[in-house]
Amino acid sequence: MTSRFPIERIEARILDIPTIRPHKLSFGSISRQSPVIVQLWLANGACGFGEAATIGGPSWNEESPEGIQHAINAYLAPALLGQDGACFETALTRMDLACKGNAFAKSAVEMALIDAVARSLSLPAWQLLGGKRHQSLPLAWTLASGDVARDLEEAQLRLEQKRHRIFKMKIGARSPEQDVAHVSQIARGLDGRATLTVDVNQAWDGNTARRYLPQLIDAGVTLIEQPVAKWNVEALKTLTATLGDRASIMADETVCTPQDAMLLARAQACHVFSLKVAKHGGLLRTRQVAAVADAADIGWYGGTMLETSIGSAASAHLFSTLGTQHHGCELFGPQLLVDDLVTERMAIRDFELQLPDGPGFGVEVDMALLNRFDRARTGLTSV
Ligand code: MUC
Ligand code: MG
Repeated sequence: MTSRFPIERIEARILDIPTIRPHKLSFGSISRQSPVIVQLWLANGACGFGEAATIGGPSWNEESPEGIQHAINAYLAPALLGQDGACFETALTRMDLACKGNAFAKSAVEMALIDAVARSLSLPAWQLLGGKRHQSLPLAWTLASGDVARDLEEAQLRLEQKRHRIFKMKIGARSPEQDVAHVSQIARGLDGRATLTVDVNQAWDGNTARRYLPQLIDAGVTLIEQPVAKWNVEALKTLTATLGDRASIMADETVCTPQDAMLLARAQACHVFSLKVAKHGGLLRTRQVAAVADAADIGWYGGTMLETSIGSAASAHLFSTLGTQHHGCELFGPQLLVDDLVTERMAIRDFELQLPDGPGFGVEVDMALLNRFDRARTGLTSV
């Protein structure tokens, strides 16, 4: 069979884009994002874009922007050149043969491939991913300035603008007592006008979580993300069993592969999976993890690694195809950056992200912006 969409060229570059304010997480504070942007050209001239964003270099998980760029240029691109771009699963298999792990790097390449093929067919990417089931999703915002007054100001503004009424607070950097005080102050300030969630990013041990999560729930928190280390499935299981009638436990760092998803499902160790295209190794593999969630009566949440509009739009296409048991999404990455890479962002209306249509991922990249933030120009080094 002759290939309809031979892959001709793949390039990966690192950008450096400052954030609008410091973003504080349990493991550190970031003031810029350094996404790896992939361009993939088919022989027919179509060009697709993909993105892999990490948070704080390799401090959220093992992959760093520099490692991702290297894996793509040295191993993944050579494995795909000349291959049929339309055979997505074969492309994934070839990447797996060339390179173990490196889920973020593979996801950026697969994203660019799906964008390029969808554009060649003048189709929205969601049509190649199962078909659109949601036109919009509730959109969360993360309050992570580290300062109660500033967090409350941000939240008030976003409520007034009808952009967000789900607020996630990043905790785990300070003492649990300070975290409980911080969350309680924000909850009092918002006085029932918003849904409150927390992300501990693995910072607590099982005993700390058992002791302090009930206090956060008393303050008004209804969804608790990754309270313990990624390996600590036993603690997740206990928390899910004991707190389950008052709040939902969400796995993030613990759930990457479909096998992780099976393990959590069998152990009944969470109520919700945070789905992120990068950590699952691409759009198609995110669907596999979502299928396990569906089969196990586990909900899903449209997670982010704080991508620009390229990665956020790709994720939005995938999320638009998933089932009804969801807790909204947090594809707010573009709003946290001083500037974006596209001519027009996805719209936010009535607290919901409007999920885009095509062609491809339905956003048009502005090459001048891409060049402006290119590390080859900015001269910045790793975080
Ligand atoms: C994470 O662990 O969920 C997502 C939103 C945010 O503020 O940080 C990320 C990472
Ligand atoms: Mg998280």
